[in-house]
Amino acid sequence: MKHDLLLIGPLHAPTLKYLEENYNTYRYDQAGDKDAFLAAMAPRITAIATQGDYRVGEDILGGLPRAKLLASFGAGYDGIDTEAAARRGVAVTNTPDILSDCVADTVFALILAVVRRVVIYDRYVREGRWESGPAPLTGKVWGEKLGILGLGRIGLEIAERAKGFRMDIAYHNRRPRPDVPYTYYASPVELARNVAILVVMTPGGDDTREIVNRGVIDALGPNGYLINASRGSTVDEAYLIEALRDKRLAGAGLDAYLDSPRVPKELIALDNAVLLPHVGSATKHTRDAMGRVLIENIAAFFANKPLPTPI
Ligand code: 8YV
Repeated sequence: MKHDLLLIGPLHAPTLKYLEENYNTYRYDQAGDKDAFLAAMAPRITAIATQGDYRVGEDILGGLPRAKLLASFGAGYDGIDTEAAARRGVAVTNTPDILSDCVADTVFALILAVVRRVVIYDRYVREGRWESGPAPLTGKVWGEKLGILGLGRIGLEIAERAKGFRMDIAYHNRRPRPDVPYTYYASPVELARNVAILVVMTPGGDDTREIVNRGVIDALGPNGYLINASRGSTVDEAYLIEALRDKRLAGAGLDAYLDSPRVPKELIALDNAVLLPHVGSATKHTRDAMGRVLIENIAAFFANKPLPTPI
């Protein structure tokens, strides 16, 4: 007998295929009349599969009173109203850890691309400008001061890679970590003031909204670089654009925006920014592994076993 599973939206294709083959799946995003859909689903749905950026709030959870599992694809879960879930006794799971290495690789791709102007240089060759003279010189990465704002599981992997570049590593968290040798700064501004490259790696949501504000961007200054592979909400995007345009910040490497997948045209016009389409974890290896963790959580739930990765 197949169990019933409600899907909030599409998922990584192989994961979706597996779920469709092994469960009776129902798609919330494809329902025309959401209220009628939830009313029809309410008696049978005990488990929901979603993705961290899909909005799941009181309206959906309230309409599915028998739901006890919300299994989410992705490490971040800022789309989920976790308080509503807790109030209703709905366990939430995510897919942490397995993506840390690929996201850290992406952060280094951004650091190198921005500081060493890889994208600009590529254009320089393609547009035939090299024949008219050598390309302009750039800043450097090795040995520079690297600040990690949000030293969690992904932040630690970024630090591991930074050691290979003999960088001087500092960080800010709400509290210093007792288990790392890196320099701690008590505020994001202090961290920004003391580093050349600042990587934002905090979760999204209200607690970190615009944690990179004017003060932090000004503290990084005209020789500083900002890398954001977390969520667009963590950065004052309008001020970042101004600072990049006026060269009050040397450059930015971004994998997250306020209104993804829409990217402000002012940002697109700037050649001191490298822009990625939210691909931090987007390797086949890692997305497949994330899908497996999602599936393991759903299987454990229906087998009445402990959930592998509750938040
Ligand atoms: C995913 C991410 O792209 O895990 C996260 O928090 O941002 C990325 O790995 C995202 O979850 C959507 O699949």
